[in-house]
Amino acid sequence: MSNTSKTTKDITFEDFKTEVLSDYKIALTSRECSLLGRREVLTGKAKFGIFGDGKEVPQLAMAKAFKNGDFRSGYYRDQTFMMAIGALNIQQFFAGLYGHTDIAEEPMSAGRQMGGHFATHSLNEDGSWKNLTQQKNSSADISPTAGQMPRLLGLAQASKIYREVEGIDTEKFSVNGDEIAWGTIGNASTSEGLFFETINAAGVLQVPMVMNVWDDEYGISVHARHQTTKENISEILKGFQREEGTNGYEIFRAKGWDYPNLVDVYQRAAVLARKEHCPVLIHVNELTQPQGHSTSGSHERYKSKERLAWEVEFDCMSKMRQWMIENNIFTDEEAKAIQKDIQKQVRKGKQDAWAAFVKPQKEEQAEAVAVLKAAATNSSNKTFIEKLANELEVIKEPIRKEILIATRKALRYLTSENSASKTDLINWIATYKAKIQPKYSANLYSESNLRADNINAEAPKYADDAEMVDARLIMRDNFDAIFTKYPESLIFGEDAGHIGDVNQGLEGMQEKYGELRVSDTGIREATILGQGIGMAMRGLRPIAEIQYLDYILYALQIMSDDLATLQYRTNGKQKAPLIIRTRGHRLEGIWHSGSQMGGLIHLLRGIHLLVPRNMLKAAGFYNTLLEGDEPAVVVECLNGYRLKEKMPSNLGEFKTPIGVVETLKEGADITLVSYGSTLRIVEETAKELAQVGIDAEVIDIQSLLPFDINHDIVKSVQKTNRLLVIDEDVPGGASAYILQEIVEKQDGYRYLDSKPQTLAAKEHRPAYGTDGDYFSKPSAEDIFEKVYEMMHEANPAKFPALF
Ligand SMILES: Cc1ncc(C[n+]2csc(CCOP(=O)(O)OP(=O)(O)O)c2C)c(N)n1
Ligand SMILES: [Mg+2]
Repeated sequence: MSNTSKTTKDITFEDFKTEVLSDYKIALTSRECSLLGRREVLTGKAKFGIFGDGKEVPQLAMAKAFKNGDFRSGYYRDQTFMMAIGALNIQQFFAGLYGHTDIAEEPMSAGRQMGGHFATHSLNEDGSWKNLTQQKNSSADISPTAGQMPRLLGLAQASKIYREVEGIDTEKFSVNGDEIAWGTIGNASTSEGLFFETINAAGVLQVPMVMNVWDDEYGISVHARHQTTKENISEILKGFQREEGTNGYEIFRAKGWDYPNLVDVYQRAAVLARKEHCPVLIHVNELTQPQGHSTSGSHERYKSKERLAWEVEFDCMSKMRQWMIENNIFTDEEAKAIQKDIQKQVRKGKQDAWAAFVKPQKEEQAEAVAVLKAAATNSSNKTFIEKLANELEVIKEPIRKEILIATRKALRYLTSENSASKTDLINWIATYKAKIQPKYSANLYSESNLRADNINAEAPKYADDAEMVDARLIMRDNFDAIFTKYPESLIFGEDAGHIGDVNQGLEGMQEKYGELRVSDTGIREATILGQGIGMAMRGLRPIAEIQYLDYILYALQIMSDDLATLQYRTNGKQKAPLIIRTRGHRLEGIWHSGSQMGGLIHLLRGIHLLVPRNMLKAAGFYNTLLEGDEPAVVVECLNGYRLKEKMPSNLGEFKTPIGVVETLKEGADITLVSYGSTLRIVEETAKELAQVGIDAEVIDIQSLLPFDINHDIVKSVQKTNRLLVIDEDVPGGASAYILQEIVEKQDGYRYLDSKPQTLAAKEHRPAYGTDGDYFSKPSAEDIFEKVYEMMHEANPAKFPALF
């Protein structure tokens, strides 16, 4: 099923009729799926449904203008479009509704996302890129309204980069930058800041983005009068219209039920975007929701009788049907026959999807019942175990939870028995869990051979006369090497271009590599991130710069909801190996001393979080990440650019390993663990501690996510038997995570002779005044006294009390 368009010129009426009929059938299939889908939820087979009914016709028009290589970034109403480009069939639609965990059956997310969240596959089995120019692409949807917008900007910008930057291998990603990024959004979601931020940025960047607003006047129950000034998004965006000598948009408005006009508008819009790289806004209004917003709730509660009657009359499917009859494309009778046939196909697809969903679970149930019955045979608790087996056996359509509840509970009746069948049961549960758990947990991080922890370290090399330089020069010269080595790499951010970033780590790079590769952006962190996500999804290697870590919060929602979940929510079928460069940790004031690492650790699982202590280590992380295929945040030390470091000779080549700690000072008495700017203070303090006879071991964590994959810290604790985590985040922030990793995951508790402790910052952010840092973040004296106190407690004779 696909409606790839012929050109409209010179076609016969028969050709025209065939094309329209084919379109109509796709739309009707989609409608029947919506109707039956709702019933599946109401009868309990599926949990929740949100469908594309009422939005079918404009999506046909969009699909006809959508070409191979193009990308969609949209939302949950687009099932008709996905069907029209051949990326979704009836059975797959229902597999999505049921949450089938097999990617072959449910290609959108393998059951990880609710139905209505669409995606195509950009990657081969081994995680390598497919040729995206030979397929129609959809970036994977997310649920937060307007969350698709920032990424859309990057998907569009990639075409500009591919067209205008020389030397990039475009083979799998672009043909002359002719690809359009198509966005879809509901009218109410245009109220989100992300929508306006993206619209403005695309107007500035002049990228081939066609933004479609599906306007049905409502956002769930809330009418447009509460959503949009003048209740009309294209009206208020008029100022974006491009004029002679200005940049800007082409803006179209079209009625959502007017098939021939929509087809025409979309063809015109596509030419503008594709050829001229001009962003386009298409405001499609007069759309409806035949079944209300979703399966939870009914729109009769909040729409007037008049509105409901209007929605029946202007339902785009009946309007299209009417137009087809008026234009002799089919008769009323033929239309009815088509509908009957499609209803049959949809019912069949639904049944097949359900059968495929239930089948493996039925097989697993049979296996489980057999091992349970065998385990019951010789048990003194036979009746109880048999009861579990029988209760499991009678479930007609079991889910996996029920299978595991029965088998795991049975073990409780066997604790004091030993038998071969008990061992079989234990083994069966273990094997079953090992087989099933990945269906729910795999691919949070890359599982390809390019995953970050698979890239080997490479030591920096130094010439005999290597100079000690301002550390920012290591950063700058390493970026220079990177831009030469990777033509597909580019960096952008506030002040990153012309002046070469606020700390001069990109000095001269724009002159050398051009404004497209080293760029200034507007002040708009969320869409800086989105630019990066979209471009990374199309094979480029963007480095998105967030000027200060403190301001990453503006981008955090997109990082957390979109970037961090991408590999997971597509079960490894899409990736965005975006590098996020930022600078932070202790400097001065509430918004230039941020180290909200606990927050990031918790919200960014799925992205690596790297906290180098100096510029050499940071540059080494960039070199490592560019060899891999995963997203990461690198937090450079804001107070480290002017410190002196030795300039290495193998720029662009030396690599800091990811997930590996580094022992900076060996010691026998206590293990001090820290990272980033605070580490320098820890190192200094270790010298002072030595003067009073305390031999501290100092370890640099370097990488918070992933954390110490070789479990080296526990080896240190085994030796020192004491542990102090020093961190400049709030108490219970990153330090709590670090402690859990060491004490619980690495079994550090076994080797401790003193209570494991954390020394964190105060609960407030640091004050600006000269002493703000001292009274807000852990100081050398705080560290000294804390360590001393721990040693005093262990050996008061040797270390008499300080106070
Ligand atoms: C950030 C966020 N807030 C709230 C929701 C809940 N929600 C889901 S859809 C929706 C209404 C969207 O309306 P509109 O954009 O007009 O799209 P429509 O469903 O009408 O096509 C809301 C509030 C959400 N998904 N994300
Ligand atoms: Mg709406």
